[in-house]
Amino acid sequence: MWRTVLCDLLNIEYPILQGGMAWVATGELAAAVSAAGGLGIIGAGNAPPEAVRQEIHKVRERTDRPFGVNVYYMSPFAEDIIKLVIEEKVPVVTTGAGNPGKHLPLLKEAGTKVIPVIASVSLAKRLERLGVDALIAEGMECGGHIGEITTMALVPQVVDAVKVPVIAAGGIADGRGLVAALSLGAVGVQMGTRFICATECVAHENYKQAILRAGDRDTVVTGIKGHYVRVLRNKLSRQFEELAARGASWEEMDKLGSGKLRAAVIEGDVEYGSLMAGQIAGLIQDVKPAKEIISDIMAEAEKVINNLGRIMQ
Ligand code: TUI
Repeated sequence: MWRTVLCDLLNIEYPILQGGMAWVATGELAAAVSAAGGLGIIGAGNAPPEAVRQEIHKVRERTDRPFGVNVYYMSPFAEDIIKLVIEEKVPVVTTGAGNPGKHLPLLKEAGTKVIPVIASVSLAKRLERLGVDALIAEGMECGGHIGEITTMALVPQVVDAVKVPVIAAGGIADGRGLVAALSLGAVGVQMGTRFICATECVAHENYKQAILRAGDRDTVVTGIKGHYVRVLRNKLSRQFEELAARGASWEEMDKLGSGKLRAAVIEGDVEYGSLMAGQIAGLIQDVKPAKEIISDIMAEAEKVINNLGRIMQ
């Protein structure tokens, strides 16, 4: 089986990371992905440090393999989560919605690999100078908070702008997507939506079924400039659209969004919950174990590469 420099950097078997989605990416999912040879990542979201510590322990009870924690920089607990991951010697930290620059020296000293999620070349360059180990270039096909550039356009521009390894995210859910990412110069992929439909994912069955039902045009981008969020279309997304049409402020939008991700993931409220999902939702047809998701992708990628080799002759 083939490997990339990402496998050596993170000491994993396959160049596949699981997105650290708030509420969705618990210790159960992260452990399953890591045990299967990818990198499982706990989504700290807005959770307090003691809750995240429990998820870290869940992973360690289930596997000895490396795993990560995603630090969401808008969380009121972001600083405490950084302290926690240092104390717990978490092998990998990914970061989102903010600049981890000021924490880099401490994390590096603790031996933690730091891989920020970025959606622009300028931030990629700034973070490379500060000494990050790799970068996740996340295109706007992804679910949740999104940037403004597609994966196809963002990844090669980031690859050309930095020397550190680049991981592609956004719009990837199968072996074709993995090979496409490698073609753009990435060393691996991060997938979120695909892993929501993993058997081990604790997200409510209604959420998983909504992704399975989704077609290519069933996600919408809600919010206002700088605060765009991609979700599956439902009654809540229509309420957001009405607010935007009235020129509502970010504060009003934030108020409408409060607690809605939890409602979707935990309560299975598919009407008024925030069903964050990427545009690739339409490709996902089954719920299966993380191990199968990963092995199917690797097998398909190998076929695609061989096929491309034949085309070129
Ligand atoms: O963070 C994401 N995606 C997300 S966050 C989220 S919502 C949520 N809700 C409740 C609890 C926790 C989370 C849904 N989806 N993606 C990573 C990402 N980060 N993409 C882009 C960025 C980003 C943006 C600005 C990274 C850095 C940044 O820095 C600004 C600056 O210059 O400091």
